[in-house]
Amino acid sequence: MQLKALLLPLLQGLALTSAQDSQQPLNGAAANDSLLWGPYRPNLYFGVRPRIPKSLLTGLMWANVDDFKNAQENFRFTCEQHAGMAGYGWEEYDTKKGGRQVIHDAGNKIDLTIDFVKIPGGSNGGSWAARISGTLRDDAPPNLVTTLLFYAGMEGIGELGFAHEPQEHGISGPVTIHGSTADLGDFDIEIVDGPNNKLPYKVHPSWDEKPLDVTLAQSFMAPPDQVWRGKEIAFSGFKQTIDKLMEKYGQENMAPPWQAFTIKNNILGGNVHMIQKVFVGNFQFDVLFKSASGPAVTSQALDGAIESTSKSFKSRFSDVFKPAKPFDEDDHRACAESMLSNLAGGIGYFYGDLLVDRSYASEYDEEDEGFWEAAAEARTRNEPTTDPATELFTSVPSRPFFPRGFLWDEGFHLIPIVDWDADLALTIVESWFNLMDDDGWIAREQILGPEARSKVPAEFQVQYPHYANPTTLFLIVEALATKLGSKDLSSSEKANIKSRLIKLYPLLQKHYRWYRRTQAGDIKSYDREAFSTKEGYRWRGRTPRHILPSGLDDYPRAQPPHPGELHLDLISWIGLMSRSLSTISNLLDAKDDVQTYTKHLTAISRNLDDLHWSSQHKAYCDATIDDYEEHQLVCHKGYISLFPFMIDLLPHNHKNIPAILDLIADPDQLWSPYGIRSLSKQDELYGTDENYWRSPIWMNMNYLIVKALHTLATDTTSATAAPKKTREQARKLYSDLRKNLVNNVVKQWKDTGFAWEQYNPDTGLGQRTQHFTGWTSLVVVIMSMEDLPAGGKVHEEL
Ligand code: 6A9
Repeated sequence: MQLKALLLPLLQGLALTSAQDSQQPLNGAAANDSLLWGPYRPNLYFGVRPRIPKSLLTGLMWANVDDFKNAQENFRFTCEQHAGMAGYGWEEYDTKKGGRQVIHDAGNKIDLTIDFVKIPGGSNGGSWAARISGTLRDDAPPNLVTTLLFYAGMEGIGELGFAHEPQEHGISGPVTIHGSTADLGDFDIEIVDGPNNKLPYKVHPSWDEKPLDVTLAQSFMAPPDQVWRGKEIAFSGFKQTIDKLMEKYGQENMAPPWQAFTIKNNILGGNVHMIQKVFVGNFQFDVLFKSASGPAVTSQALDGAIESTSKSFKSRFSDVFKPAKPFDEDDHRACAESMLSNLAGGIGYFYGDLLVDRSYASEYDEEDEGFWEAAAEARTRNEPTTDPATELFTSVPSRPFFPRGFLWDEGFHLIPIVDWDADLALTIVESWFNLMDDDGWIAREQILGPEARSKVPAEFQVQYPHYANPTTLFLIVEALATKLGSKDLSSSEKANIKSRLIKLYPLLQKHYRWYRRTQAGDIKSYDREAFSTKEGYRWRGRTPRHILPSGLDDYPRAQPPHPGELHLDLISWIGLMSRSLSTISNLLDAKDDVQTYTKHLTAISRNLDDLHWSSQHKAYCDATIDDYEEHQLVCHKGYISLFPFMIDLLPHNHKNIPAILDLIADPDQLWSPYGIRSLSKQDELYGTDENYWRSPIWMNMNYLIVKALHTLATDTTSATAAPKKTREQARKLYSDLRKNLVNNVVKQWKDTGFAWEQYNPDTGLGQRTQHFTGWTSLVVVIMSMEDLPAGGKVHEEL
């Protein structure tokens, strides 16, 4: 085996230098204590950092080192799909306290449990601790050797280094890294062994130079914008060791892999500091982050902290998301807890620059019919520039595959979060709205800085300032506004939310104006008297086969593309914005604004019927202009047809609602035993081409459908309540759909250990991205929704 050949791919692209790049000063102070620290590098199996740009980064790496090939191939750092993990993720996670992640690492024959707890106090955002325990899996030999590295790096200005004298043979006893920055003050990171660890013993003469019954420690100097590359840095250390061993012992008498895959003892200088442990069998060690101004943290205290964090998570979970009948079994609860925890434990902090094409090239106006033919699938791409670095605090759709912020995904992520921790949800909403540029645009996909870009092929990196994405964050703003009138929150919590909504309001308005201006439809072409208002919209950024900005990438639309198209989902999203702005303006007593937004909403409701209802197809549809310049409806029944209903824009006694319910209920169209399909089975494009949004079941849309059915079924008192027959149909659909969705997601989770991006409408199997813990987590909310058994009289008797 050629070791150097094995190591090469990892070493490419990383030149460790001692050059100090220019560094920017840290901005802002350590915010809110309980949210300063977290596993905010969700792309890693475990990486803690503060919500501060260019500050401290930490991360964990490990591998089974019984053979060279495995150590090389299964060396864990970033989350990856299909890499021999038998499931991993947070089983419990409370955003303000911490939680427990369990990693079933089949490839390395070890299960890791990581308990992370925050310990608030002091003036620098508090302390935290992590206990990392390894338990051999069933197929592991009793003397399995596992190597683990914990690293801490400083991306910006600050001190960081080992608090020890240089020691040739590693450090025995606890190891301490000391650091200090303007925001964090002084701190120590201490690594403390558990009581029962077994260490390797001498089997090879190289032991005399490097015994492994100690802790190895090495400092590295990395370019500040490369400090995130923990694995490459570790491998650059291993390479030095391996080169030396090769030279001395040759291939034939080579040292065992656990001796070879080691960093060297050299703890002077540098901005990246690694600590390595080599264990035989089960093991345990603690990482204690002690803020000098904060409370003391010891391993003994950690025992209690772990227990109380777990207890408080369980009890709070019962309060907020107790699964309701018929989902009250242990499996349901375990699945629900894991879904919420993965969503919350997947929240990350990102900082960096964004690639944007700000050429405003005229063809981007998409007003020329020939544009799409010429452009085919590719846009005319001009040189992108980078917008200045920004920060973003957000959850992510999938830690292994899309570990970054996506605008419309985030509104869905925050639906469970807003019930768990309204303050956190608002902090995330603010973080997103702070990204808005001067025009009112927010980029759909936030690929901030080199670490985020390392996961994205070049052709997907650039953002365009005329592309939108559904405004699901308004769902959260609406939910927060509603909470102000509820009994769930204390008066100080309400005051806090209200004052922050007041601050947010101008940004919401600006974003709304941007939408209405840049995504306006060419409604002039519709020469009907009824269309007196301009409420008709068209997504920019379409290609013949995709409208990525809509979020429903390959859902069938008008063919060929036409500048006169009007998109039903888009006018519905704008309706959502008008409605939530009217709610908030009302709350803030901005009377003129209330009038404006109500007027818009009324016009939108009217145009939904006038521009988008097809009496022939008995469905709401996209519209376009035909060859004779006539208004024509484009009906591909599926999620798009349901938008006015999903967003609850139709009065419940609206004449078109029964047809919508029939479409949902029809097994030859949208209904499946596992949830509502994206496209009707009868559509000619059902299941064709990429088949991404052309049949599979998506949880975000299904959540909106379940919720709309519930709202319809339970509205018995409003002036526009539906007739009894409609309510009964909605009730039955609600109850059956809720069961179908939950049963299938729980089954797939039990079978595979993962949540999935989408589910197959024929088999129910999870498919596409594995460990998609984003909007699939909405199943937690669905489980906790009201049980409305069929034939029940609960609401009839009111
Ligand atoms: C491509 C591939 C290593 C597609 O969940 C995020 C989005 C949704 O917003 C959207 O509605 N997903 C849905 O249709 C995933 C998009 C991933 C794009 C990145 C690069 C990475 O290759």
